Amino acid sequence: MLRLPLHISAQGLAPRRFSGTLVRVSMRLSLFLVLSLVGCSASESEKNSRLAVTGSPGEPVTPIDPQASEPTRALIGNLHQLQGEAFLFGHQDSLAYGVEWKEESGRSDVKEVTGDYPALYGWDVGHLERGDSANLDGVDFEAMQGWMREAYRRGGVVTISWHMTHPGTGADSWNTQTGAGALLPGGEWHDALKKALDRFAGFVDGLAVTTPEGEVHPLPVIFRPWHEHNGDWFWWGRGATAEEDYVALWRFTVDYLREEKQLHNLLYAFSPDRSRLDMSRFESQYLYAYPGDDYVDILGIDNYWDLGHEANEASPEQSAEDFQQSLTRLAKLAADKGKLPAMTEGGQDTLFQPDFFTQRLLPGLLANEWTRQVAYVQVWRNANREKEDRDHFYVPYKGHEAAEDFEAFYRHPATLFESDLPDLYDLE
Ligand code: BMA
Repeated sequence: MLRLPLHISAQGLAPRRFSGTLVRVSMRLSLFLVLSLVGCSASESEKNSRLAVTGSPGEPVTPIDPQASEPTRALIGNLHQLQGEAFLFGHQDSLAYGVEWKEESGRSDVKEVTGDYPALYGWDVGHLERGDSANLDGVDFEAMQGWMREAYRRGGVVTISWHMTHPGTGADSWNTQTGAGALLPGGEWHDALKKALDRFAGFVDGLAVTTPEGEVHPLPVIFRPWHEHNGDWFWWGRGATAEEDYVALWRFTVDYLREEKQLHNLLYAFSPDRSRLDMSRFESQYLYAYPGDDYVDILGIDNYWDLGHEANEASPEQSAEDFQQSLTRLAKLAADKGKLPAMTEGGQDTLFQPDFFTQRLLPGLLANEWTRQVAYVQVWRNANREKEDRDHFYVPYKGHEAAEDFEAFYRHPATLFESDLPDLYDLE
């Protein structure tokens, strides 16, 4: 085991669990750089020691909502503080089911392989708009709220996407016959959109938690509506919906939830899909239908494309280069705008590459000072094999051939899982 020259202040190491405050150490950046170079040989204790944070890189980042709640403000501020040091690892539906189990309290495929929960939990509220009791993948909404509260109490972060059926036609997200035009103010189905957003607001109101001081507040949520809109596979996407209609849809969503429904616990993530971003024109393509800096907190990217997507014919070398380029360009754009960059969704379906996590995902994230600005990385869900009768998973389950590599990824200093987190909801 390699010993590293650590520069720890008198305050010592950050504790494994929900620490209360961000512990500060000196030499934060140099520590991270040193640790980045040693790849996966860092031990558990070395991993812990790099959790401490010092200083604030650049300007403080504040939510677009001037009335954002204190914990929401703290979340974005603290994610910003961690930039350049480490990124949060997230997993969709992690607590609801795994490849070989479902509805068993306390389980998560991430935990079964690494011993720890993810730092960030993705959930999808598709079918909430229909008034259903479960989402499009069969996850019960009340149980989902419970898992969100549980994760928050342990110090984790919650993010929500929405594969919404068309509020006017009732067609699923992937039906591109009818776009978003008639959902906008003045449109035939505008009330149906409002009703869907009302249901969402009700769901978010149900996320109230009581603090140890007895205060009740809704837990902060990174909301990622209308994702992958630069692709042509969703009804709100390119083709079915005109660019200006998408911008109007996004802005209406934010304004309505913030002003009309008075939700002040949301951070908004914008997330184009990498497969439709031409590297030679990355910035202009990324900003297709961008709703504006006043409407976005997080500049995300959904990236399956560079990580082993079956339709991508690029060589492994080219894909690796494209992956790091996409993150570099994203992070530069985010820095210009004073926003946080994140890989909001992605991964390699079925993990056919057993060393995917340390040899493909991690090298891209650690490639340079820009890629290291990425605040979090979320991989998609581990579908239950029996229920869905197929293999569709993004983290290894116990016994899978990629499990060992995922453990090494877990131990790497740059990856934050739940028990690695400092208190993200308290701003010093
Ligand atoms: C997709 C797939 C689908 C699922 C949808 C929403 O990428 O995982 O099976 O229904 O996400 O979670």
